[in-house]
Amino acid sequence: MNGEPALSRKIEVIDSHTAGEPTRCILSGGPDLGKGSLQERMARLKSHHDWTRRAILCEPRGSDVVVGAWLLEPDSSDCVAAVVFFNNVGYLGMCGHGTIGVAATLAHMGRVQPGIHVLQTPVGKVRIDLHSSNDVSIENVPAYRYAAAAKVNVPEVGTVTGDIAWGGNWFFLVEHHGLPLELANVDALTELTWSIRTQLKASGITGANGAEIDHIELFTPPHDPANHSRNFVLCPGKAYDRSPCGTGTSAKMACLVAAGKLAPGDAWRQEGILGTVFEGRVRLEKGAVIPSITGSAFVTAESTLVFDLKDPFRAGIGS
Ligand code: PYC
Repeated sequence: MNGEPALSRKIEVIDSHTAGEPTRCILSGGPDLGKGSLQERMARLKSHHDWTRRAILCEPRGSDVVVGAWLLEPDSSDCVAAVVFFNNVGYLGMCGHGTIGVAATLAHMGRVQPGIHVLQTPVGKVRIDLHSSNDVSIENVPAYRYAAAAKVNVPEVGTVTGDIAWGGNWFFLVEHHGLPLELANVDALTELTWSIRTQLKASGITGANGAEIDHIELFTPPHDPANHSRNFVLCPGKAYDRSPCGTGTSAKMACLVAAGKLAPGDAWRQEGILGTVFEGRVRLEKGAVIPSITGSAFVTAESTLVFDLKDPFRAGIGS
């Protein structure tokens, strides 16, 4: 396995959760990714050191739910850090809850004070507005609706209609699905969203430039009337997002703007499956929808991951 035999190091991490969804920030101890742009270093991480993703996030050290946030040196001096997000099956372009978690982690470490900071991600720079050590607004990369009311045939369900949108990741957003968005219903919600994702792929329905749609988002009216909507988001590795999903809320707002249902500056309070809320807003810049998301994150652990060469599962369980 790529690089695995050298795995006898210790890796320092800080764990947090944002609205219930965990983030593990990798601070030090990882492999040397060499020099070059963030894209080049991320490519090296993928091609030569992918075992670290599994070792850090998958069982027995992690779980399918955790999103990793590898803190790296930024390419430009206006950024406080660069970050590569990854999960149990691969790499994410952007991650909204993860960015809020990174901001709270940097605050916990004393690396940032309340105020505005810029973070570099593989899909562009995102702005962080740290209100306190836990409360954060992020301004995401531009979001857009790529296709309205796309149809996919799902066996044993029928035709499912949804919008395709980019919010830093690709989403299929479904309003009409007939399932209550309840925690008790997670197995059925996972089964439905996984079937939708599988059929999108099988039917060749993609985002721009053939990109795979790897996040599926279902909506219902909110439980709390103070909010505008409730969602359930299935992530690429089949875990559901415990938070209302920052990139999913961005994609949702881009669809609302495209449909003339959300005006710049208006609040969109997105409730997730746990009842936690992200408050979103958009502004327009040269016609592009720039979403911002406000939420809270809490640090839960400062840890050293240990890799024992005698441990048969030192590089994680999974692929
Ligand atoms: O908050 O953008 C997000 C996200 C993506 C996957 C899990 N959370």
